[in-house]
Amino acid sequence: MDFEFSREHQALRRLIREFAEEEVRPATRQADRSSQPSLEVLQKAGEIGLMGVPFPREYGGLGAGETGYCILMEELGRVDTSVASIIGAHIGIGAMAIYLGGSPSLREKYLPDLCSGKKIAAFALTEEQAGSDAASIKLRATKEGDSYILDGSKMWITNGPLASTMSVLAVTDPALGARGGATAFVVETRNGTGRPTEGFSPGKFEHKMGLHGSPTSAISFDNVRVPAANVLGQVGLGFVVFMQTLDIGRVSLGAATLGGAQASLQQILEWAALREQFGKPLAQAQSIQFMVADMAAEIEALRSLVYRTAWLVDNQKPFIKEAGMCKLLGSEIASRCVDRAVQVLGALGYSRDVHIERGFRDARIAEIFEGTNEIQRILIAEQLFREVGVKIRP
Ligand code: COS
Repeated sequence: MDFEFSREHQALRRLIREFAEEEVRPATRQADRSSQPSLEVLQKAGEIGLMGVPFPREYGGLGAGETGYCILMEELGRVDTSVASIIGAHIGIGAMAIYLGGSPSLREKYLPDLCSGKKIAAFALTEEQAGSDAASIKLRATKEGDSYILDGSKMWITNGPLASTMSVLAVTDPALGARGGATAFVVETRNGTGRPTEGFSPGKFEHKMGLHGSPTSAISFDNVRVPAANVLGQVGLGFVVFMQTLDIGRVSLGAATLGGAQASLQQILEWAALREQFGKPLAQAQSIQFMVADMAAEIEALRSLVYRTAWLVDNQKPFIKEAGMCKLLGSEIASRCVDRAVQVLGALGYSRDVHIERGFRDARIAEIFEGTNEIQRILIAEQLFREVGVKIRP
């Protein structure tokens, strides 16, 4: 057993931390206030290779695997959850579906521009009636010659307003439903000049509680023609490609929440050392000591879980149960930690001038997106019972 990161992963962490401190942090407040991400930050991330961290070098990635990708998400989550969300949707689910389901030629065609950040990816699954119940999607793909025609809409798409390459799940055989009748496609949604391709429109922009720097929108397809060669995986088996992609995404989401939780703890430690009440620093109050000790213990447990799960992924071992745990535990720990940070900072923690308030608004969504925590509990329980030979769902 070896708990050390490799020299390459340590160097990668240094590179990302420097990028997060020098490029991401200064742009954070403006992005939050204006609900506009900094495109310069994303461009710079692409220039230094951060938009393709896990993917093999042959596709333009850094070849740093899931472990490297979790380091990226942890470091970004520590500084700006919105940037973590944009890059997470781009790498961890948008491009990942192409990597997992794409033929060698689709990978070669799409991944290099995604890894360099020239293009941004999104992952289009959710619809009005298909949230937790992902199999209820209705977006239709009809075969016509060598193409499919996409008709319908998706909603709550992270990077919807930014992306030009989308992994989209659509129904190709309504009689079979999503299980056997859904197909995944890679769809070019903007042309070279950035204009939406014919029939595609990035729909209503969502005004969210948090993650203001990460744009989310509905998207709609009105007779959008997609080459049949753009099918990810096999026709009719797209649901599996999407579920496998979400499994991987949940590990790195756990890493982003780890970064967020760590930032909350750091904020409390720094503040409690400085702030005096009743003639002594808050750090000398046992209530604060108990709080930071509990937080640090939870964060350390989460860190072990996240990086062990990344190791399972990188070593091609089963990881579905652990991925659900990363997402479930991480989102709840991060929410608890930032809630405590607001409490310790008091009125200052409630002020929009201090970034913990943004962290508080940003944290909540991690308990909801990429599969609600209720769904994660079901998936974990399902795996646990499967291990003792019991099937709990039909
Ligand atoms: N890996 C591989 N295959 C999987 C899989 C996974 N993680 N999860 C499901 N499948 C397969 C199943 O094996 C099944 O195949 P067969 O019919 O050949 O047996 C098929 O996919 C259907 O799976 P299942 O029966 O589990 O589908 P359900 O509709 O009952 O529910 C859940 C699936 C609840 C797991 C799914 O809807 C889900 O993950 N919901 C959350 C969606 C989500 O995360 N949304 C976030 C928005 S995108 S950021």
